Amino acid sequence: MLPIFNQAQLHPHAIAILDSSGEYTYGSLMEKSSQIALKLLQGKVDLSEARVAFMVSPGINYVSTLWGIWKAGGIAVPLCLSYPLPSLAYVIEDTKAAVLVVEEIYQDLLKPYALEKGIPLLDVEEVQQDNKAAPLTEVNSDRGALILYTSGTTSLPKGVLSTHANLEAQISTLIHAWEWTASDHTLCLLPLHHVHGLVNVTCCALWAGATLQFLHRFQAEEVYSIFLEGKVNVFMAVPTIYFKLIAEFDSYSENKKKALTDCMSHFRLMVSGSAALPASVMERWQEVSGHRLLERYGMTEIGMAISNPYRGERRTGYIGSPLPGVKVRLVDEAYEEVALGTPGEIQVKGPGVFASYWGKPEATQKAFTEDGWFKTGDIAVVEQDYYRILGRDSIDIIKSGGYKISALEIEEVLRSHSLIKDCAVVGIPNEEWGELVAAVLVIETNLELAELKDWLKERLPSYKSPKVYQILADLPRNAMGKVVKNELKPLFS
Ligand code: MLC
Ligand code: AMP
Repeated sequence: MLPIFNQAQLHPHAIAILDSSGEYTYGSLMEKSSQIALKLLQGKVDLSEARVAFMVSPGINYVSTLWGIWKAGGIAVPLCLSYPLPSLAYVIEDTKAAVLVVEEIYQDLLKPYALEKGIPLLDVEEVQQDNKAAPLTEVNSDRGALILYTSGTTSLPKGVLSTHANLEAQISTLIHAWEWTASDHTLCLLPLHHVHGLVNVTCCALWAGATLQFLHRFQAEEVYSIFLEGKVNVFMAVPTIYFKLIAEFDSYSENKKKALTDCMSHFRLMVSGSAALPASVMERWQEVSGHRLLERYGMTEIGMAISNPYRGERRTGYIGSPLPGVKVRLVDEAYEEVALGTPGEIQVKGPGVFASYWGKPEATQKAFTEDGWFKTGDIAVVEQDYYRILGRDSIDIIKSGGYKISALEIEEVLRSHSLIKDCAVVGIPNEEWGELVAAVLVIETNLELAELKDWLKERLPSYKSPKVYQILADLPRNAMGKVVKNELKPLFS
C-alpha cells in the first residue's frame, strides 16, 4: 500500500475533504478511489504506468481520481482547467494518455476531441457507480506517479515525471519541517496541476490525516468568509493572492477587519511561495493577520528545497535554508561551488528530485550536471545562513501570479499570426503579479489589438496572454542577430 493511503486506513471516519458538494471521510475517499481504479482497470490487474489525463475540478472527485489512478498503477496527468483545447491536446498527446477522466462541465470541450482521436473518455461521476469492491494491484514506490507540465527555456512546456518515491520524499520533508498533524484544517484554492496546490497543500494534508477544504476559484471575499468559520488553521498561497487578500481587507469596515485579524491570529501556519514575496506584502500581511509568512522556495522538478523555519527567524526577503534531506549548493558557470556571500546558481540533489522530462532524454540529461545535481537556473546568495534569490539565468522565463510562463512559447504563437512580422516577449516587474507578460510587436499596418487578444484566447490560456503591448518598426538586435530583450523592458516603464 502506498504510504499516501496510510491515514485513510488508520482513520476511516476522520473528515478528509470538504468541498461545495459536502464533506467526505477518509473511508469514503478510499472507497470512491477504488471504484475509479476498478473502472480504469476494465478487468486488467495493473495499468502498468499508462497515463491517465484528467480534467476535474478541485474537490472529492479530483482526489478520488488521483488516488484511483495511483491504485490502478497508472501515472496521473492533471490537466489545467483554464487551458484552451490546443494546450490540452498538447499535454494529452505528449503523454500519449490512454484514457481521459473528465467532469461533466469540461466534456463539451474534450468529448469531440476524444472521439476524433479515439481516446476513451470516462465521466468521473459515472465511473463511481456500480463497481463492486475487488482487490487492487500492489504499486511500489519506484513507479511513475505524476506528470506535471512546466514551462522552460524551450518553447513548449515539458512534462516533469515524478515517481511515488519522489513525491513521498517531497511530502514527508514538509510534514516534518512544517509540523503537519491530523488536527490541521487547510484551505486549498491553488490550481491542482502544479506542485504548490497538489503536493504542498493537497498531498501533505492527506498524508497527515488532516482536513482539506477546497475552494474552486480564488475570490478574496469568499476566502475570508471561510476563515471566519474558524476551522482553517493552515494556509498556503502565492504572493499575488496575499496581495489581493490585503486589498480586499483594506476595503472592509474596522469591525470586520478586527474580526478577521482575531480569527487569523489563531492560525498555526501561513506560507508563501512560487514567486518572490515582496517585503511590502510580507510586512502588511503581518499587520493584517498577525502572522509572519513562512517563505519557501521550490520548483516542479524538485518539490520544495529551501524554507524559512517553522520555529525560528522568518527573514524578510530570504527563502531560508535547505530542508532536511535536500542537498543544495551554489555554483559558478564552471559548476564550482562559490565562496560564501558570492552569487551562484542553485543546484539540488535528493530523493525528491524528479525522474525525467517525459519523453525527452536529451532535455533530462541537460538539466543535470554529470555528477547528478539538478540545475535550477535560479541565482541566489547565502547571507548569514539564509539564501536570498537574486534572479534567474534566463530572461525568457516569466513568473506571473506564481505561474511560470515561457516567453518563447508566446512568441511562437504570436509569430503564427499572419499580420505579425516579428515579436519579442518579456516580463516586466509588477507588485501585484510579480511580473506581467509584455509583448513588443512588429506588425502589418492593420492589426487590431482587441482582435489579437480574441485570437490568442483560442490558442493560449489567458494567464499566458500578454497584458501589455508596444509596437515597434523593428526589434533591437545584437551583432549576432539576437533580440536584445533588456532594451525592450524600459519601453513599458
Ligand atoms: C489570472 N490572470 C493572470 C494570472 N492569473 N494573469 C497573469 N498571471 C496570472 N497568474 C488573469 C487572467 O488571464 C484574466 O485575464 C484575469 O487575470 C482574471 O482571471 P482570474 O482567473 O479570475 O484571476 P484570479 O482568479 O484572480 O487568479 C489569480 C491567481 C492565479 C493568483 C489566483 O493566477 C493563481 O491561482 N495562481 C497560482 C499559480 C500557482 O499555483 N503556481 C504554482 C506553480 S508551482 P483576462 O484578460 O482574461 O481578464 C511552483 C513551485 C513552487 O511555482 O515553488 O511552488
Ligand atoms: P515552477 O517551474 O512553476 O515550479 O516554478 C519554480 C520557480 O519559481 C523557481 O525556479 C523559482 O524561479 C520560482 N520560485 C519559487 N519559489 C520562490 C520564492 N520563494 N522566491 C522566488 N522565486 C521562487
